[in-house]
Amino acid sequence: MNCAKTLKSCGENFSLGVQYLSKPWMSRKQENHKAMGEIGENEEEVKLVGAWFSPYVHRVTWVLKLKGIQYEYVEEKINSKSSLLLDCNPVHKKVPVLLHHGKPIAESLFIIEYIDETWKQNPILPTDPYDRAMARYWAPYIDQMILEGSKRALYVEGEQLKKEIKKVSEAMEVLEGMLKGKKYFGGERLGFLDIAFGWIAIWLEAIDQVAGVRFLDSHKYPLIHKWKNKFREIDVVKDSLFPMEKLVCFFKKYSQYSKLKLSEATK
Ligand SMILES: N[C@@H](CCC(=O)N[C@@H](CS)C(=O)NCC(=O)O)C(=O)O
Repeated sequence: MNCAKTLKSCGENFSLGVQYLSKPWMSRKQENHKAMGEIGENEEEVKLVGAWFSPYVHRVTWVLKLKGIQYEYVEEKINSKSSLLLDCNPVHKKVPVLLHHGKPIAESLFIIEYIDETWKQNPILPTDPYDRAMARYWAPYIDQMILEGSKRALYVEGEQLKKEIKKVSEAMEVLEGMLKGKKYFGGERLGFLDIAFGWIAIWLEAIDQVAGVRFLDSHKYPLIHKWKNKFREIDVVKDSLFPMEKLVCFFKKYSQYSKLKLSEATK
């Protein structure tokens, strides 16, 4: 996602990242973990480089918070990337990047796996090898089909828009099927896929508003609708939630900028 120009015009929102993503969060249960030495002292050496509007960044913060890991949050200016980001993620130059003891890890889903393997409390990935393999299979598929597809719906038109809507809807049906007989994608408790798909409960609503589509149709996808409401009520999610109108503003600018770029490219 090239957010550079979009961010320039939504510039006042830069500060939001620090406000929403860096709030210290530790439940009583996690304070107990710390007292018992289950959460080590090394959490002070965890740094997250992110951007307030990024669903990829938020999924990492949810995991850090669920596990009660203390971290320093650094808001990145995507329109003028810092040398920290460029040094840490020289290939993709994207957020999030997690630094643990100064060692950088990029790509949100890999970061979550790293966190889960490093801090064992409140496990996120399924323990069963088959379920684990399936979780790893579905998470990037949904990123590609729904996250990237719905974002394209913000600026493509005509036949291409119809194609994107069809693709996203097909993937939404897959998700609806995955929730049959389950409370969460992770089963009885929140898991890796809930975290990976969590953006759907928040970002997709803003995309629907701006693109004038109904990807989140509660009649077509009643199970996703129920899950979405439950997901938004989770403490760590509520804790880092920003006002929806900020995201709508961001997507409006993103849509205008991307439409302009597309029309220039096809001239
Ligand atoms: N696959 C990556 C995607 C990360 C990503 O696309 N980040 C966007 C922000 S939402 C970014 O940093 N864009 C900067 C750019 O495209 O230059 C992940 O899961 O971490």
